Amino acid sequence: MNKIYRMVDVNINRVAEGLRVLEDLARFYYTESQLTEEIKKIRHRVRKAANNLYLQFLSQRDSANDLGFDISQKNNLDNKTNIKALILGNFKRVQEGLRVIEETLKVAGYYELSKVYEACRYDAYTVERLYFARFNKIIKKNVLDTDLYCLTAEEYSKGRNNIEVVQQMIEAGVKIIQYREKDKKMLYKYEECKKIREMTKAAGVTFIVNDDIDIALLVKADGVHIGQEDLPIEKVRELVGDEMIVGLSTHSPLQAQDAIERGADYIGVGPIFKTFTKKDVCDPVGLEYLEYVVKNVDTPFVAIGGIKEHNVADVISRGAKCVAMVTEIVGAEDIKQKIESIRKTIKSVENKDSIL
Ligand code: 3NM
Repeated sequence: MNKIYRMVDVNINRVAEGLRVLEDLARFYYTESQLTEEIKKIRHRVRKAANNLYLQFLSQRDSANDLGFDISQKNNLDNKTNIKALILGNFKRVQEGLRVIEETLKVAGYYELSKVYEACRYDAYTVERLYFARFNKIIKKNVLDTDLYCLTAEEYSKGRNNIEVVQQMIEAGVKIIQYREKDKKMLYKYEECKKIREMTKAAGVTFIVNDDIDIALLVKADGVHIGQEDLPIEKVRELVGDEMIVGLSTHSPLQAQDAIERGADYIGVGPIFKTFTKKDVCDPVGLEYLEYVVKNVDTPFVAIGGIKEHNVADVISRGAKCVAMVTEIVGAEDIKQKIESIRKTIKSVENKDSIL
């Protein structure tokens, strides 16, 4: 029975520690009080339920001779490179640990107590769902928390292909890239998106596909971007599910309100200035529409259309936090240097504004 007690002791610690990681993420990283509270409740139940047996379990602890420690030191199976993996890993740790406690307590003759841990396991499943729903909302809310949104346009890329261009965007530190190619064959677009997905994933860059929902789904892009005359956004959502980001181009206050009511995760606001890159777009809506959005819209937005290094200051000083540029970047002699220079301009306007 001692070895069984040792297993219970190990797993109570494993579960409570995993819960503590999740609780602290909810508390300090996401500042989510409901999640923090739900997890704290489970953690307390896990610790307290077996309180009167604690010393019995503890007496079997032998951490110094745990062969699992050497195994863990020798491999990197437990490595986590992003917050999502951290959350997922800890939920699995908690649920698996609870199952071990539950089963071993039965063998040890504590059937009633095992049922308490079974209930904790079910609570952990429920909280996991809640956690990821919140996590998803937070990720989406932050989708445009960056200064520059880049798009592909091979015909303006000075003979460079999209892969080379995207590589340079990534190397320059761009955090969101949209694949936009209106006139290419589906197979070609699919192959390029597959490659770009690999590159963006490895670099932690958000990848959005323009128009082609099927390609976005197949390559597991982070999102799709659609226009006013594409499929209705509700139908797009039906296809892509809640997790994927859906962005929608808008050109007026009415379209902005409509996009938000119908579930857009972010909106494009433009064209701010005259552009020749988007063939069927309306005349520039100017900075006026941008000012409307800055004042009235809480959903993330990106300003787009005719924005260049020489006029980006006007856009930023009107309150845009994220700007999209196509030809200015893909058509630059030196893409990386161009991005660096634009970012400097953006930063200098933001700094000036924050001083005022
Ligand atoms: N969408 P450039 S304007 C893709 O207003 C796109 O919704 C627009 O290209 C909109 O930076 C546009 O070369 C083209 O002007 C932007």
